Amino acid sequence: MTSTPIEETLVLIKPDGVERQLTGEVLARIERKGYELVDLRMLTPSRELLTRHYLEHEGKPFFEGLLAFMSSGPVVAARVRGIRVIEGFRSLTGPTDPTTAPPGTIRGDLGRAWETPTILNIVHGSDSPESAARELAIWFAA
Ligand code: RTP
Ligand code: MG
Repeated sequence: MTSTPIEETLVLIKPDGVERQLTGEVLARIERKGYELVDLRMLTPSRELLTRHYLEHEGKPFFEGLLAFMSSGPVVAARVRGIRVIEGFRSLTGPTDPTTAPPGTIRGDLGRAWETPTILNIVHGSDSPESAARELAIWFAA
């Protein structure tokens, strides 16, 4: 018998999403899907926080641009709970590049083409249970 995996994931509404006033739209999609908002905060993240969050990307060509983008303004961080929410939210989000993300996804419906080398794609969602635990501890430190 398989158990029902109730998970928690970290969702970020990135500076482009907050600036474009898409916070309510993204949170509404999360709630409409039946996921629960457990905690919410808004902050402009420091480079130090972002370096910890994006550890896996350190040294990649887009890393510096990513940090500059992510620290450019307020971000909304959400602790979201639900059955298989980690994979489920990634599927609501769509692939990284909004210009090719399919309609029906957050990035496909709301993302638009950008002119900077850094991909602007509105949201982040943890990609595994290990990432979710690690990232939630970073963004929602007690
Ligand atoms: P995220 O971590 O933000 O949920 O996005 P993701 O898994 O779809 O993408 P990931 O490969 O983890 O990359 C993290 C973020 O870095 C920016 N990026 N820019 N210019 C580029 O080639 C490039 N590649 C990645 C995006 O903002 C991406 O979401
Ligand atoms: Mg990622």
